[in-house]
Amino acid sequence: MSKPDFQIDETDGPALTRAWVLHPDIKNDNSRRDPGPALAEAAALAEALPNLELIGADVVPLRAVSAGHLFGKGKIEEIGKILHDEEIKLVLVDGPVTPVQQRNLEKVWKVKLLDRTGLILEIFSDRAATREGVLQVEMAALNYQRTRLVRAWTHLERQRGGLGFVGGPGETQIESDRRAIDEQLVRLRRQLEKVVKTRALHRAARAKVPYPIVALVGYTNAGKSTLFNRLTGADVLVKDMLFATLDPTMRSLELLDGPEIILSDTVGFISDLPTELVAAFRATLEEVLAADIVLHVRDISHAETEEQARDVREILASLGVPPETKTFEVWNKLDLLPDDKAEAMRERAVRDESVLAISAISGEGLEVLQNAVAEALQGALRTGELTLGFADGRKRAWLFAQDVVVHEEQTEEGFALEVRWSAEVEAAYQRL
Ligand SMILES: Nc1nc2c(ncn2[C@@H]2O[C@H](COP(=O)(O)OP(=O)(O)OP(=O)(O)O)[C@@H](O)[C@H]2O)c(=O)[nH]1
Ligand SMILES: [Mg+2]
Repeated sequence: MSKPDFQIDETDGPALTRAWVLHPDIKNDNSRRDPGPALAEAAALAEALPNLELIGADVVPLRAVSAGHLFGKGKIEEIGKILHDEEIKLVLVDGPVTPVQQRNLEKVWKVKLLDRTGLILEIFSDRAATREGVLQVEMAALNYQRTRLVRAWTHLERQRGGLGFVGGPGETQIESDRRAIDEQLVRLRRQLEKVVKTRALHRAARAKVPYPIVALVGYTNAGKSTLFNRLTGADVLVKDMLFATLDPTMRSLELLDGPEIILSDTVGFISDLPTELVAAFRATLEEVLAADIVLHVRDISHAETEEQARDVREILASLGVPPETKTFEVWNKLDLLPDDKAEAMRERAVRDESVLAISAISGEGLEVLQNAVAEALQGALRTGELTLGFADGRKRAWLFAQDVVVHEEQTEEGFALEVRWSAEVEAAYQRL
């Protein structure tokens, strides 16, 4: 049993809820994480909630999950005793907990219980500052509740042994709860659409000034906001806290010897990000989807940096970021590595043009980063001149359909065109 160190001023402010974190380490679970770092992350998540005092955190080894209670009888008693002695009021279980398990455990332990998704939703709802953020989190929370109603309902069904043809007493209540949630979801979606439309208008206005968009993405706490501030001179909140940033921020800046760009800072990702939240934040992440360049910021000093990177790549793919989007891996926090390891990273970065080794704090590597982005942007779109005969109508139509023609003049033999296109489009054209 470990007691994480933290300081909370108990003399003022609202009373703090005494909380305990449990990380179930389930044998034979193929998505199982290394329990040490997983517990540390769960504790950090808990500490990201305000008004909460983290008293302790434990890994609970499990051979199998109990459908009704998650943990086995002996474990429940053992943990219950600790919770009682420590006067714990809130238990955070780092993993999925079914509504039935939640109800049962809350009853035996006489505590309030949140699972990982519930905890992340709480943090997000605490952080949401813009109208859009608030709406998105509300929708995510409702969707989460809704799935839990469904699950509770299936459970009732199973208890009764019914097939669902005849409406039972539980069913009516749950059906009407579900309808109420659905109605509220429709309302929220409408409001959100309005907000998003306004933002789309702003984006359209920006598109007239054709600055390329460079999006910072990455695991929470990787250093995205630190890098954003460093490059733009902005003052976005930087904190050693999970999910410090929720709402997207954008700033324009001029790259060293390069073009003007728009840099966007976004919400961080985390392993097992609730699907409800990924869906809800799709709108927020539109800048990422539309980005010309994605900078995947990594905390290279973190013990689980590889796992984090893999999760981020998966989430980006599931969000629908086009795979051809030029992406750099930005290996941040170089200053935290021992000298020999930092040197090895620098060498890797020199060899691999898609890797940039930096420290957003010391400023190391930021010049190279800006040059690499500027170069990639130049490479991203280049100008070409083509002459087409009158018989090449199909090619000409294709070029217009790709929206790459910037100028066209009719000549005696046909057309002289000036195009601005990417290497990919050019290659596709050559294959026509
Ligand atoms: N030593 C060191 N610390 C860094 C570096 N970059 C960021 N940090 C620290 O890492 C912590 C998280 O930084 P943020 O910039 O808030 O991270 P983020 O990726 O924006 O995190 P979220 O907004 O929570 O997703 C802060 O304590 C920063 O001071 C770096 O290059 N070196
Ligand atoms: Mg941030």
